[in-house]
Amino acid sequence: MSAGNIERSLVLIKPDALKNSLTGYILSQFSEFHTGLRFAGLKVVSVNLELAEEHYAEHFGKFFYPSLLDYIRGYLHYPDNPKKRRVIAIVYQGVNAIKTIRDICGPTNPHDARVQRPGCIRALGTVVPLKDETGQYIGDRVDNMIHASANPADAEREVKLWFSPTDLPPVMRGFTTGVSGTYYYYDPASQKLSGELEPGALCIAGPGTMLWESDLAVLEQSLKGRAPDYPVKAVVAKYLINREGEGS
Ligand code: 3AN
Repeated sequence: MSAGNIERSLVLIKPDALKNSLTGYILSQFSEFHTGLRFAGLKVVSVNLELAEEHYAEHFGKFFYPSLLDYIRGYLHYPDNPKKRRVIAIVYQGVNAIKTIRDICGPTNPHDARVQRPGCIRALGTVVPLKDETGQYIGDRVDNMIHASANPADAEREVKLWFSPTDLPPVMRGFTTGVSGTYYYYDPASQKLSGELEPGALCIAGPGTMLWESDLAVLEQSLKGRAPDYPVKAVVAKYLINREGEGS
């Protein structure tokens, strides 16, 4: 067993799985006893818009994109109960973690999952027809219970999107970190990053805060007015998690 095969994968237990009380079942499917994988991080997340948009950025512009945001944010399964709108985000680590987890999840579409891999987690999902404003059928929404990273590049982007370095034990972080030398504030209303505290802004990092090195570069580039390597939203989204109502 070579250290080169050690991978991380982001798993999201989505609102439909929570609503159907399938969390325990899913966790046991991925247990170390069955898969050899270990928890590297885990948290309960009220999904903010920034996080949803960045997580599904590759699907921006597709007919199902708006419904994906509503789905992951819990609006579709808990329209009348905001307190229940959450997902469970997990980082698993281990040899061939990405393929191991994807095999247990099964195909993206639950109809395909039931035919091709009866018994997989997504075989328990549903497919819901979507209509436009005129009532015309425009395609299907796929409620498939669970997200799992598709490849190592996606896994790195997704782990960094949902988790800060200090959410993971030092030996399981896997990606390079850096230390902030200054304060960074973000105002979700104006979507503005600033070095100064302004009304409505939340502190993202201060001197001495450990960040992903790539995130730190994005913050530095943005504050200096340079084009960032990736959107500031993808850095700040995790620092906005569960902070609704905070701020002056
Ligand atoms: P997977 O989750 O298997 O990696 P992705 O990343 O292609 O699949 O898609 C992310 C999510 O977008 C899926 N879990 C599903 O909810 C939704 N989705 C993907 N493709 C379609 C499609 N053709 N029609 C409706 N929803 C889709």
